[in-house]
Amino acid sequence: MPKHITIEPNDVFLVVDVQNDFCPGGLLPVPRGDEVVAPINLFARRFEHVVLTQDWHPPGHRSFASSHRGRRPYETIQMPYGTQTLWPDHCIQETHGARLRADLLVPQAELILRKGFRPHMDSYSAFFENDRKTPTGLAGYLRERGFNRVFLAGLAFDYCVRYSAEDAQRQGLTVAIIEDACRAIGVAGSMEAACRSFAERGINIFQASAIL
Ligand code: VGL
Ligand code: ZN
Repeated sequence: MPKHITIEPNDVFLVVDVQNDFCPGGLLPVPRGDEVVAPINLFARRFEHVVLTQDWHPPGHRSFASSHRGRRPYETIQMPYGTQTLWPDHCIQETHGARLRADLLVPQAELILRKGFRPHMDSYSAFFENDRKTPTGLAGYLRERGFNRVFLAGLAFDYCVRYSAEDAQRQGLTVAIIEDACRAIGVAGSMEAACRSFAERGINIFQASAIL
């Protein structure tokens, strides 16, 4: 992709997990996570098509440290599907923390995709759960709707935005991450790992100002 790009009618804006629990005061706060709301609101106005994602866990979800005796948040464990970081309880279905931020104003959003609802498996990506095999249905939705380019923003840059972007690219979609409309959690080199992966895969990172 060139340095500057123009939004086209067939582009979709994927807004990842802009929820109370990922903002300061929430249960899994992303530092300055609340700062993504204003740029996302502005940027979204330029899209005909917007999809929102919502992390949506049942109580006692296996990604919660509290579900594993003697384990603490941010440790990793082996799950049947691979290594899993353990999190504080967060985004529990129907709680205030799981709600999308009340100041997220994207009235035209046409789909809210919930993920992480299977009790025994986490789902960072909006496309596949953490076993990397179980689809959420989003790829089919985007394909059927004829969207071929995805712009991503939201929380967290180094987890759900990262894995969603990588899977979008694997699905054959053209991907652009709007960096200044994301914030990162930053545990155990996650930020460096995300940046390295984007560079290796040729996933394009833009500032909102570079999108004309
Ligand atoms: C996320 C950790 C756990 C995210 C969700 O939205 O990035 N991170 N659940
Ligand atoms: Zn989660």
